[in-house]
This record gives sequence, C-alpha cells and structure tokens, in this order.
Amino acid sequence: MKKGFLWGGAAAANQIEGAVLENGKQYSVSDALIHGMKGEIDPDVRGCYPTHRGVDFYYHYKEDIRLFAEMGFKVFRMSIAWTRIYPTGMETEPNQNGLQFYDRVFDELHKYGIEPLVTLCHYEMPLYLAKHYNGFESRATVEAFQRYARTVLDYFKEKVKYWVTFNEINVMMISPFCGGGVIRYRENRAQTIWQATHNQLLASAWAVRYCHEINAEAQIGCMIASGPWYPFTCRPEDVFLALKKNWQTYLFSDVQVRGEYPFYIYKYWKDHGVTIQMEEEDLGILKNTVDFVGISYYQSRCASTDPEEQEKAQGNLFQSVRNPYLNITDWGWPIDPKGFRYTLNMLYDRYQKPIFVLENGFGAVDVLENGTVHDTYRIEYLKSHIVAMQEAEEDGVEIMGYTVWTPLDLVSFSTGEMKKRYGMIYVDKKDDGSGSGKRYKKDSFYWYKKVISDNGIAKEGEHV
Ligand code: BGP
Repeated sequence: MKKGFLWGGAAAANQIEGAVLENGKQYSVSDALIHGMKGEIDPDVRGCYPTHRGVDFYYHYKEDIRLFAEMGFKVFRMSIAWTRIYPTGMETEPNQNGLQFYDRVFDELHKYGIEPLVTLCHYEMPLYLAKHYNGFESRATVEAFQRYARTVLDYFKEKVKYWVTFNEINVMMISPFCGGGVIRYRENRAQTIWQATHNQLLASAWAVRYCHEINAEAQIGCMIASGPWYPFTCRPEDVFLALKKNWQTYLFSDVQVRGEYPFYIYKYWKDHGVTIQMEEEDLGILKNTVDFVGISYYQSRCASTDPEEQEKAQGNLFQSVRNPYLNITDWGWPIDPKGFRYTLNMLYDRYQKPIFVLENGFGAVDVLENGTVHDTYRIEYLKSHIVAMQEAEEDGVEIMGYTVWTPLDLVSFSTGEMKKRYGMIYVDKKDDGSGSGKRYKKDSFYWYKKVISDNGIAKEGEHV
C-alpha cells in the first residue's frame, strides 16, 4: 500500500472494556441486548452476560496495547463509551474518572507510536436517553450528544487526530434501537425511524463542524456498514430492487459526504407518509461534510423480487438471498473479497473522498491448543480481502488505512456471544463467564505482523 498507510485494528468499548458500572459508568443501549442485536431488548438489563464483562480491556489495556504494538500497529480504532463520560447523558458536568481512563489509554498508545482513531458512538448511547427520550427521535438526545462530543473533542484535542462520529450509522435501518436508541414507535413506524435518522445525521454534522472549528489538524469521518446489494438475477425488477436497497446505505453517506439529502429520499418519504420536523438551521448544519468515508466491510448481499427467494431469506441479518457463487462463514455471512474491491471502487467513484477501512474480519469458532490457535481460515479470509484492497488501490482508489476487526477476541455484536471469535489474540473467556481472561497469540497474529512490516501482501514473485 502507499507510504504512510495506516495499518491497525479496531474494537468498540462495549465489546471489550467490561467494568460496566464502575467508576460512575452507567448502562448503554448495548447492555440491554440480551443476545446481541438479533435478540430481544431488556431495558431493565437483567442478565446480558457477557457484554458486561467484555474482555476486561478496562483493566488489561496495557497488556493488550503492548501486543498491538508487537504486531506493528500504526493505528488503533476504539470508541469512547459515552456512558463513562456522561453516565445518563443528562449530567451537566462530565465524569472525570471516565476522561482520565481514556487519557491513560491514549498515552499508552502514543508510548508505542500508535495513533488512536476514536468513534464517538459505537452503539453506546446512554440507556437513559433511549428510555426517557426514545433516543434520537428527540432533539434532547441531539443536545446530549453535542454536550458529550464537545467535551471529548475539546479534552482530547492534543491526543487524538482521527475521529469518527457514529459507527455504522445506517444500522438505523435494521436496528433502530442499537443505531439510534429507539424503543417506541409511532403508528407510522417509518415516521419514527426517519425522524431519528434526521436527528442523528444532524448530531453527526454538528460534531464534524465542531471538530473542524477547534482543530484544523484533525480529520473526522463518517462510518457506514458497507457491502453491495447485487441483483439476484439480471431481471430488470431485481436490478431496480438492488438499486433501492443500496440507497438505504448510501443515503447515510450521501448526506454526510455531500452535505444534503439525495434526490431519491423525497419520494420515499412521500410514499411512506413521513414528514421530518426540521428547525431552520438544520439544512445548514448538514453542510458540514466529513474528511473521509469510513466503512466496515464483511459481506455482499443479493436482492430478489421472487417471492419464493424472499421467503428463504427471512431471518438473515440483512434478509439477503443466498448467493450461489459464494461460500459462507459458520454464521452464514457470504465471503466475497471481489465485492470488497467493487465496494471500494464504487464508493470512490461516488464521492472522490479517501476511504478508511475501519472493519473487516472473520468470525469463527477457534480452538485453543497448546497455547495457540491455528486459524488458517481467518488468515485466508484476511489475505483475500487485503489483496482485494491492494487491487482497489491499483485501480486508483484512495485508501487511508485498514483496521482489522479485531486484534482481540471480544463479545459479538449481533449474537452477544464469545463463541464467535474475530481476534488475532485469543482471550480465554467463555459464554458462561468462565475462563482466566489470559491472552494467547494466534497464528494470524504473526501473519498480520508480517503483512504490516511488508506494508501489504506481495503478489507471487513481486515485492509490495
Ligand atoms: C459490525 C460492528 C461491530 C462488530 C462487527 C462484527 O457490524 O460494528 O461492532 O461486532 O460488525 O459483527 P458480529 O460481532 O455481530 O459478528
């Protein structure tokens, strides 16, 4: 990859930290997920193991960062837990304990020359705001977010150069609770979802403006869950359906990158009886556009208008029809490195803005044997995707960096389990809460270390 490419890894506070109610912290929306995003929501937070313990990064961060440094990381993407800073979101003063914790983490990263890249909110809205204000449906949540964002952008101005506003902001379309803290719906469900979407986009644009005002050196990006919808067949109906499904993702990047709503949303709102409540300054605030396009990429999807095919797709994470040309992971996620190259090209074509790959990785069951894991399957997945990314760079796409999901085993977001592992470092923790918490290097740890030191993967007979 080009000189100065930012190689590293990514994780989220709610999936790694643990210490869920320590030093003033309160619950976030992630703590109310019983079995991850796909399970029920329990606003009273009963049970919900293992999210609460994560993998104890709160206490292990020094050891973990040392291991990231050993792999040669240039950047570590992490999130600040909003609830460590403003436990309910409504306090007028920040919790100093929370600020000091992240201050120590950033210092530790800098000690090894690792740049922190911080997501302001990775499914971590204070649960209080979801329960009392229905999350982003209310402007009160926008104000709470502004208070929080202002605090951390100011406080960490000297220590953090790279920021992201909301993780996978388009998840609002499949899980409004995780994405935007929405618990209750109006009679017209679409009205609630789109009002919350507007308010969240506003909050994001506000943070971009504030970040630019206080720090000309910083770069702040958006983050979308990418992955193209292919038409299942070349029937024109399937092709058009795929276009519309893709709009559900691009709407979010279109607004954040171009600074205005795209043409196609107005008809959609009209057809669905949606009227967005806006204040006079809203459209002006949305004009504060991001510096880079952050993406997660795990899979592609297929759209079909055939009712039989649609029936088969029920229950899938994205209700995608199975692509017969692709293998799938143990959790049914299609493996499509070419789709990654396609996505990078397509997004660059659409926006001509640098892209930061903020998540890409392989969830699998790992077996710890003699203190290590032989995760050839993970290496294969990552290798094919990194090669696809290199090809996209050769195609002319500007890519800033790649943070693998994830350096460290952690709690899965969509299923809430430890069994689905992504890490290059094995953490001895099981779903029932047992385990020593000890860290072990997997084969992928050594493999990724070499990728970073070679600045990529050499093609047969070539140097990168
Ligand atoms: C993304 C989320 C992450 C992460 C990842 C893997 O959608 O941003 O938080 O968990 O997906 O997904 P999962 O953990 O559900 O396998």
